[in-house]
Amino acid sequence: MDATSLRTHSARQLAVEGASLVGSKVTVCGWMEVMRGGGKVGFIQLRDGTGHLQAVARREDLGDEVLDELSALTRESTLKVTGDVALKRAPKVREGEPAPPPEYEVVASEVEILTQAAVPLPVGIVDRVHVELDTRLDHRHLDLRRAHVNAMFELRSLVLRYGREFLSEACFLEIQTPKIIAAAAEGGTNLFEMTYFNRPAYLSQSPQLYKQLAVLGGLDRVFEIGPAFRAEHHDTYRHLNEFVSFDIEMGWANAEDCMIILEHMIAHIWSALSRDSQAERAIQAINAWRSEQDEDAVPVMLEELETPFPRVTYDDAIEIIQNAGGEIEWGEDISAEMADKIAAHHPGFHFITGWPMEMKPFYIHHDTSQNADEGKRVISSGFDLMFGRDEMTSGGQREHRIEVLEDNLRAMGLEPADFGFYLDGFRYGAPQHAGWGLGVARLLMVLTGASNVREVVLFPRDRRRVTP
Ligand code: AMO
Repeated sequence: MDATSLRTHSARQLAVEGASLVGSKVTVCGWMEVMRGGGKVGFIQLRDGTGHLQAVARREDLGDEVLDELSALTRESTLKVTGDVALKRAPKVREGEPAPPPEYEVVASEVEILTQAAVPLPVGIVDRVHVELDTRLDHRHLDLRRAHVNAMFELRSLVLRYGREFLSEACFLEIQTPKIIAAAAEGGTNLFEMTYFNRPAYLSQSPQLYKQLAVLGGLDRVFEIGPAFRAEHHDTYRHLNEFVSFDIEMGWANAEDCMIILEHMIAHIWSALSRDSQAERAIQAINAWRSEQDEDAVPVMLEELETPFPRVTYDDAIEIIQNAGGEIEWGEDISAEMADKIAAHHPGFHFITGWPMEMKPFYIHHDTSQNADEGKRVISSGFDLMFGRDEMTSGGQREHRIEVLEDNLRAMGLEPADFGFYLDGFRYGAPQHAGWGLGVARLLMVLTGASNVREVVLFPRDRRRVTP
């Protein structure tokens, strides 16, 4: 599978299938991390994006010219190496220690230098030098070559694969909604405006209105993984101006129904990752780097998650915070510091349910069953999924009663006429429905232990950054 017109095998294949390849001729390509020796024989450490391997360059096989050229070659230059696969000499192990698994190398009969890397490297690949995040992001293409950074994106891809797998098995259809839109789904203050031919339009803040229309239109269950744009002025470790939102919407359902889907999807992702050898290697690379940075760093673990996740009502959350000495009144938002106090009781994933209606968007359903007891307090069917101090997801049952929806819009200072295309979806028989939106990068922060959302986003967009 890994063969191309340039190579017959990848480093990954050599690691896995090496035993059956001993004695056969292969061609591999890669970046040269370093060459040790170089007198009679040089040991080239090659990396190709699937893994590492060693190529042995003997002066007697390759000649003086090639060996000298290789000795002078800059790190990260690219090579094409052809030669026979051989069992690598096993490193010495101390008595009582288990022998490491066998490794294989390529004894070169031909080496071609494909490209020469410039010096100096703005970001060291194998050096242990600390580089600031901003410099790393300026040179993300190099940063990505580092094992633990590469590992983050392997995990990101696997998280999406297992998320998709879970939802597809639960009969959700994958959809794509427009990213050029005319009406704000998540409030009018954080929209990126653009000119769409001769009229104003915006970049989509979330697929909210369209995923609902898909369900109102008769698609029973839908999901989308796509970009969302928010012109927010936040400059924090967890906010970006472009992020990938993982959304679902389901018909004939309430908030609890879609919370069950969410917790089971996350538990499925964790459990599938814990059985996936690529994920295991990625986690090892991340842990190796974490412990190098800080020997007391807690290793990232892939454990089976227990479901259901705890459900904490907003009322209880306020009580927990107040009891822990936090100053908060009913009706106020829960800040990160306050969320810490709740997380002290619920250290893993936990839901906060039953938020005041005024804190939730217009499309969220009023939980009329609770309002009777609460007097003037208007409770919504909206929930958030939290981990520690960070919100992973928000969602809820949607308001499907068109008159209530129109009232909500007006109450929130919005003009129903601007939402005509959306409101029309409710005129001709609207099912109860519910859904959520999950910040992919925030979930990856939990999984990888990253302390900044930018670590797990390939080319982040924030207030200061639109390149690379
Ligand atoms: P909300 O606005 O809470 O809800 O967004 C859903 C999730 O998206 C992530 N998120 C962000 N991630 C990085 N940078 C940002 N600026 C950012 N803003 C949000 C968070 C958040 O929990 N339409 C609703 C969802 C729904 O009800 O279905 C919505 O967009 O992880």
